[in-house]
Amino acid sequence: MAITGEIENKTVSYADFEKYENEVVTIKGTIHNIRMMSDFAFVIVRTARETIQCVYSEEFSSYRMSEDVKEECAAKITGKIVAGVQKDGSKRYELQIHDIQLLSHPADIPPVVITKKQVNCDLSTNLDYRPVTLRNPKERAIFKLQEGIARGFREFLMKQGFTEIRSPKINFAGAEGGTNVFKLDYFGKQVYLAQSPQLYKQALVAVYEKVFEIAPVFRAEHHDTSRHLNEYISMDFEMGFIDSFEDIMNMETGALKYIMNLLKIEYKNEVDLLHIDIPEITEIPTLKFMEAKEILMKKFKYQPTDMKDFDPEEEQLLGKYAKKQFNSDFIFITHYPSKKRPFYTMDDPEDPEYTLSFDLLFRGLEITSGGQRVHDYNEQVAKMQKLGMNPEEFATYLMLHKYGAPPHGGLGIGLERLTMHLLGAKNVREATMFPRDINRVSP
Ligand code: AMO
Repeated sequence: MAITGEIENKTVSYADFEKYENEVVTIKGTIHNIRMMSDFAFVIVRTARETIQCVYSEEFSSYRMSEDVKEECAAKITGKIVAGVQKDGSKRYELQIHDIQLLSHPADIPPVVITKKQVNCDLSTNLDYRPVTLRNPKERAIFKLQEGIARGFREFLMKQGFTEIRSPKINFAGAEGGTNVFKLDYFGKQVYLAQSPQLYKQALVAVYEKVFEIAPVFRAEHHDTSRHLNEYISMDFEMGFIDSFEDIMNMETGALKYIMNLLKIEYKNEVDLLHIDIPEITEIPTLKFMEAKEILMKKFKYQPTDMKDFDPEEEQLLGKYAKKQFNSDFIFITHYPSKKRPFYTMDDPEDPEYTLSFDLLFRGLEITSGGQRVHDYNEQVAKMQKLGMNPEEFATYLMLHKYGAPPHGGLGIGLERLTMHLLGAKNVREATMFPRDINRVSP
């Protein structure tokens, strides 16, 4: 074979079946399921993104299926495409098998049944056998959909002139502070796994003006909850020359609209298979933090225990409020208390007890944090000192401020959390391909 880089399409996919009706073609895929009937058999073949129904019968050809043809064999199947009519009148194509050439033979049968509509085992078993359970069409559709979310985020931001960056994950400081940072021995020195690309994305605003990153981040969460992972994918962006932190919320709203539209069009297979209810976004309502607390107390008679943040139940109630009051699946909560936001957050000049920051709730779950950042050197140093931090330890970070930075801000979206609530899943692990949590580091 001449290695020219010209890619030739060697197989036919289901999308081509209409074009090749009544012709003999060859498909490549994995034998997903064999269902023996009295005088014929259905052989369901799993290809990259679809399953194709093939029919074996001694009537069609002289080919005789051997006992070696088993589920999970990789195979090349040749046959004639024929059309049948479904109940709704639409055509459904199948392949009448003329020949099966086996390309591999599994050594054992799958440990979990993956041929049913759903993988019917508990989540922990499902995760234990991930390399196998992900073969189930519904399971794999989740992560195809997740690809669509990340792709939409990337495509939208590139169209807006953002530059994609890749920041280091082994760092001298954790970035977000707090206790949930993984420590690492780095040739005898203590370093940390990145909790977020925060400090780097800010540095790069002074270089590229608008930047984004989609990458893993690490949080040493010691608790086992349905919404926390120890490694997750953070979709971050940071933009310079903003007029206000609302520019960031507006950019996120644009990105979400683009993502949802992309899912509807290019991920229709997965959206239908998973029965996803794609949110309609026209505009996203906003509430100030203290307004939200008042609504919780007055409308929902909820007595908050923490006046500086929301607990999961409060987020759920605010999700309900957004739906009822504004018919919106999303709601921005702005102006979080200064005491609860990280050192890089800009305080509201009108009321420095609060910040120019926001969270975005999606169907009652926080999926984003963001805000405007301090860009003035003296202001940032003073804020660090007020919080008991030593600015000298952040000399690299402070180069941004010391040598001049535009007004800027940004956000981070938890990809698995967004996927989780699109799916209507109860546990973030269902939306994580290979989750890392306090009890799990494999497979
Ligand atoms: P924050 O720490 O709030 O902000 O994280 C941003 C978003 O990331 C998701 N997230 C998580 N997802 C799964 N497991 C976790 N343990 C976890 N922790 C957070 C959530 C959350 O809203 N640097 C700031 C962002 C910024 O201001 O630009 C940050 O990381 O969806």
